[in-house]
Amino acid sequence: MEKIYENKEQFIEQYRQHVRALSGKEFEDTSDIDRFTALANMVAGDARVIAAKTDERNRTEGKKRVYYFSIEFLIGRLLDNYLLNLGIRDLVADAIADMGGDLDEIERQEPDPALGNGGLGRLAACFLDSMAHEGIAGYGNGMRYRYGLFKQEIVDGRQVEVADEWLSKGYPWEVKRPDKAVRIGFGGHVVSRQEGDRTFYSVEGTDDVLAVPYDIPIVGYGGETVNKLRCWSAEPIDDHFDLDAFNAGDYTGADRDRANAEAISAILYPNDAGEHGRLLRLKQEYLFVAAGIRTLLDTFEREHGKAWNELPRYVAIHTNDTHPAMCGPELMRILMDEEGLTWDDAWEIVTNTVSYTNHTILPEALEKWPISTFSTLLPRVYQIIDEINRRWRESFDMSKPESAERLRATAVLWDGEVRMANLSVICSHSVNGVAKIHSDILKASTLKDFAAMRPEMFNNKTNGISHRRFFAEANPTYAKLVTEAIGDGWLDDARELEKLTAFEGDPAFLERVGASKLANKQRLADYVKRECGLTIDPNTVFDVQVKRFHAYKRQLLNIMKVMDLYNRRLADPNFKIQPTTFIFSGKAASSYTFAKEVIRLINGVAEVINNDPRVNDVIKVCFIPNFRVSNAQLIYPAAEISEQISTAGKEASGTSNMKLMMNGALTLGTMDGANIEIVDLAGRENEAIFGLTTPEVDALRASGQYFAWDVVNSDRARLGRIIDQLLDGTFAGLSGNFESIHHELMFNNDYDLVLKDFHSYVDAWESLTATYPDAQDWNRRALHNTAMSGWFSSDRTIREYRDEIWHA
Ligand code: H2P
Repeated sequence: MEKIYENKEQFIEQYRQHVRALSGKEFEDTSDIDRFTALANMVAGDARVIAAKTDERNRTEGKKRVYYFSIEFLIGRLLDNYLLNLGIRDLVADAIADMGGDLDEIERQEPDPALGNGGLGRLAACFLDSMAHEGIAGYGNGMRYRYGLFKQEIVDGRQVEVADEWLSKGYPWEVKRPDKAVRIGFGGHVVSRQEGDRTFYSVEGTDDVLAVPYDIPIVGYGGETVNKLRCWSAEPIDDHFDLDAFNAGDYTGADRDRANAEAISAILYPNDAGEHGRLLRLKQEYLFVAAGIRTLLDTFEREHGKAWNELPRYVAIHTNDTHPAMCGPELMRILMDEEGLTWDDAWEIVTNTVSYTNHTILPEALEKWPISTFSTLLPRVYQIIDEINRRWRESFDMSKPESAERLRATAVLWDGEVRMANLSVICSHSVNGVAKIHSDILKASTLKDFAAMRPEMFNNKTNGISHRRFFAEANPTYAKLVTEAIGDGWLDDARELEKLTAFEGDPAFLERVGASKLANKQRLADYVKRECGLTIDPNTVFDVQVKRFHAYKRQLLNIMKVMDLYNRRLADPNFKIQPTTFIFSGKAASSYTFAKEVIRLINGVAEVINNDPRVNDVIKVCFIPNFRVSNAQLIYPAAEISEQISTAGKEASGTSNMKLMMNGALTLGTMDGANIEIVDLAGRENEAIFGLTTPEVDALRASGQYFAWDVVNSDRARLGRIIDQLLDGTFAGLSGNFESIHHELMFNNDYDLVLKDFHSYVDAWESLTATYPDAQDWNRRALHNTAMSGWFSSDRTIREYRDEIWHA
């Protein structure tokens, strides 16, 4: 790796200059935020120099470019990651210490933008890291939300959403590129014009906004490749400001156009419960798709002229979930309406360029838009979708008995709605799921008709994580130990972690694994004390469930286990519990009442248990507010048990399971998502598996023989008591009882089978924690999990996408 700075002295000199140029002060007189801004500016500048070289190289080598379209990129803080990737982290830390500063403190000034909901957005960010590491010319194309999702605060146990002003202190990584702005039209009406035997279409009378890009450099490990993430922001077109209105005192009215345009990129929508049908969301989707397609075509044209039939050879467009589903129709529109290609030629190009990843089988998450809304907002794109749908229908031989049902399942337009998942499949040459079981379920049920018709386009790409961010950077004590043992080649190639298996029989090494875990637990305990005022004991087991709140993820099952342990201990003070701290973190979509009630229940239970001296030496419950990439990096390394307890068949993959495994936590989980691959890699004996399997869940549901009341009545003593406690005031101190949870379990017949899996879950937890006192064996299993986790590096995932989908 070429060094950017020869030595500390050279770095210090340049850094001082940067600080002076930005703040007009000497380093010693600046605040940490000034120091951060200057350092990030400087690193971003260095990165852009490498980016220019990368671009030059890509051009001369005629590399295929991959555009990853995603409405979410949960990138986290970048400074530490970039210093590591550029190979200068230690040098910079030392130098700043010599200057009397503290790199950690400086890094904590960086905003942690909430530009994603959870796993999907974080996956996209890990992919950017890995594409740069693998030397792929890969670009993120997304949205720059002014407020992101929301900042979560907990008030009386309840989640309260507040705007996240992540841009208020400036964001030194981004560069605004007004010269690359794209005009985007909404509404209007389609007009046609005849040229010979061809009809050309265009849209008149549109309401336009400007999509303005902000570029963020993406630094690959090794410092050879710097790619970029382009995020689009909406602005009004031009002279929007109404001076007359302003002078007449109508300040809001004077700037109305700006407010209307900027609303499009103001917030990120939560990805579940009741947000569909929102016009702004549809505008967001079109804005980042249309602007992204426009710029990638400009780049192509600069390099290859108008040889559009070569597009699939030089460009891959990957659509992350259904939000960018308009990539296909928008590309059709430009190729036909602006470049004059025929439908057939354009279609050939589109379907060979576009590919699609599905992330969920939950029907409510497969986007659908009312045709009336869609066709009014985007008349020409709709017309193209209508034609795609018509041709699709025509391709069916209706004399075959299966055709009617297949058409019903695969049509794009149905029941007055545009079905974005079907559109995504039809416009693509490849469809993948994100873990083996998920890809199988897609083929066997969710998209089974497509799979029957076009089996060759379906494939699996099991998710991955950036092991550099979530292990090397998040867990420096453990990473150091690993590097001492096997060298630092694992940073480049995570498969090398497997060499750690040689140390599984080495008691001294295992003791150091344990010591590093303890240090990480202490670090998290300090954070919890600072953030929540709660004291947690690093000598207890740290049992962790951190992820978006959703019924199928069953945070409810976890807290019911805690209630059960509490009840049994009160009933019998000799009931043995391995002292444990139960740690939860995650956001619930603002409109998702049930998920928010589960958060309230967890905090209600925490309030009681943490203040009850009869139990709080063996159980503590800790809800860490505002889960985000930066505090996740403190939580994963401290975890000993990884709770992955979704109803089997529902979690497409999960990625916290991988992050926790890599950091040496043992999985307590169902056979769901990538838990299955975890078990395959590390061995079932090194995890704790419980609960119904997917076929058992399906069979039980199909039988119609599941009755929540029966399950509860068969165990009045434990389950019955918990159910009663939802209503009897036991945990109501902060803000009342939990009627809606009670109702969901008992009157909606427990759709997620929480009660059904309850006993096998609690038993599995008890057996697992009973093995905790044998520290050496526990540490051995932890080490084994780390050793076998290298396969989950997103470098591996990206190589599979590269070789099998993008052919880049
Ligand atoms: C989703 C799925 C996860 C998957 C992730 C990335 C939508 O993330 O549910 O199972 O691992 O995409 O593919 P999440 O639930 O965390 O929002």
